[in-house]
Amino acid sequence: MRKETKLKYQELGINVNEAIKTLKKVKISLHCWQLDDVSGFEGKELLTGGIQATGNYLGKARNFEELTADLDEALKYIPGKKKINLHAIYQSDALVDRRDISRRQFKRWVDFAKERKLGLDFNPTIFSSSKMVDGMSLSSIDDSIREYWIMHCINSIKVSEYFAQELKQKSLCNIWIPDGLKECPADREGPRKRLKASLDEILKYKYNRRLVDVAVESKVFGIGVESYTVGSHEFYMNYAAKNNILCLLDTGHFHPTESVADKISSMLLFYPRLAFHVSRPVRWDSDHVLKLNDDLQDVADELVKCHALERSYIGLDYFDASINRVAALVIGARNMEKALLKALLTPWNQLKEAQDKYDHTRVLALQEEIKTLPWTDVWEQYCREEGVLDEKGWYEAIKKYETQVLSKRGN
Ligand code: RNT
Ligand code: ZN
Repeated sequence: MRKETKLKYQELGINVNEAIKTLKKVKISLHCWQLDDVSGFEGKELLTGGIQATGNYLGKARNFEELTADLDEALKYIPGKKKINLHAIYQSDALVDRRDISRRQFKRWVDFAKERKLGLDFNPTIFSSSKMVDGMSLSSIDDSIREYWIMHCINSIKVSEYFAQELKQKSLCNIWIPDGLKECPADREGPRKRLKASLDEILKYKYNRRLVDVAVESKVFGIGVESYTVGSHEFYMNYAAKNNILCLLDTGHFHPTESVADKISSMLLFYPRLAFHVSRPVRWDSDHVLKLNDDLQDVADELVKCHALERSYIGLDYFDASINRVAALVIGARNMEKALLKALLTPWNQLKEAQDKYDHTRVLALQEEIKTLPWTDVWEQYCREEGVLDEKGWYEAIKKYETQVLSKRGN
């Protein structure tokens, strides 16, 4: 790293080595589903639930072996601590009906994670299923449908407990359902009452809270369910607060002019921990690959200035099938890391002080000054220390992997 870089930051009271040290400890949960367009290993159901992966770039992973090979490739180019985020449709062993999953179905994932010193997070898969009627699951009018998904969720929490026990670190079990309606509902309250009752049933299972955090993820709308989402933000934020679980914020699940970053400081006052799916919304889609844009930076800034890194689960959530999928995972993850590094290289104390002294001119001037500081020099140092290639390097390496591995898959 150049001497001037260190000095420039020092002048603002920032120690670049401390920033790197802090960043090295932050865990990012990499979503396995970017590598196969949310297909999973069950091999029968199409992707439904108002989400869509568009494109048919070559080399989609088709099974456990291919997916883990792609993950290994991606892991080489992502600095920092990592977890892998799994969905119930990625059973690695002894495939069973989704409702009946247990630790037995995820043994090879645990071995994979152990060997690489990774953590594992988990999600029940409540979409792409013939067990949903009229797009409804935990809020269905049909008792047997609700019971099916309640069992699936309880078993998913047990899988998370298994992950945490084996890997000696907490596991997040996040529940997202697509339930909603295309047109303006006749009854908004009924489905929400049923969803509430279903969640109450799930939480009757007394999971080990030292091992697992359970979260519920809201959404504003999905494709085909544009008018009403049962699990709205207000619904889940209230439910989570009252029931001592977490309310996961997916950064792609809000109205376009709403700032997700702005919610963080409020929620931190009422929740022990926060959980995120970091994503990028573009018009109707909530799942584009992360760019290093202002929205992402705002989220990273809040997490750092509110000292919330240790209290947050940071997971990624996007799926692009139109570009090299391994590169997509790497680009998004590196952007998350870059945003966090930039946030760690910001003189929050000085900024706060200026605000508290009513010196808003200083705040604005400093905020703008920060934008041109040489953070990329620190980023390169961080990558070197982590043994990870720079921008040009990883791109060329993944192109090679594309020629040697992905293009041979014949899909
Ligand atoms: C969908 C939600 C959900 C999924 C994944 C696959 O809008 O964001 O989290 O993307 O669970
Ligand atoms: Zn999500």
